[in-house]
Amino acid sequence: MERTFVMIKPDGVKRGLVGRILQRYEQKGLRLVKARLMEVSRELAEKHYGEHRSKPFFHELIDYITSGPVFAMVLEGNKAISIVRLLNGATKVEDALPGTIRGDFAVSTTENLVHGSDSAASAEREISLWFPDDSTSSLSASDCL
Ligand code: 3AN
Repeated sequence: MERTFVMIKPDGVKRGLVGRILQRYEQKGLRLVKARLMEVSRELAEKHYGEHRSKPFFHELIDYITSGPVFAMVLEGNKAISIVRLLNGATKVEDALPGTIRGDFAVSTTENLVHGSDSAASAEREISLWFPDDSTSSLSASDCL
């Protein structure tokens, strides 16, 4: 079993797509284990996207991700990391195929609706960054069962 960090970005929340996007992950068989609707501080955004600090789109990316609430979650399942990225679709909007979340719903490379960890190391880092203290800052589905 693998766990991955997934985020529905501000455009997804604003456009009312949380339910439809989550359904795609769930219908594939991934299980929601943590979720939190939250505002993102610049500090958290800059830590999350630290590897892109030198890129020309970095400031635009930070402005965008802090522009409204995001739906942060942890999904679990067999090969969860690569399956989420497959369902999300390619990063560049012009490469995101129909049938993927980005391919079906996004028309911008910056505002591309979703994030999914790109490796086991990223998943571990991002889960602890976004869900630092399970007992107080997140709702854990397994706690409710
Ligand atoms: P992914 O989110 O598919 O893993 P990354 O990690 O390469 O892609 O990029 C992180 C985010 O940075 C993307 N989701 C997108 O919002 C933004 N981004 C990446 N490349 C570009 C680009 N060439 N122009 C504008 N924004 C970009």
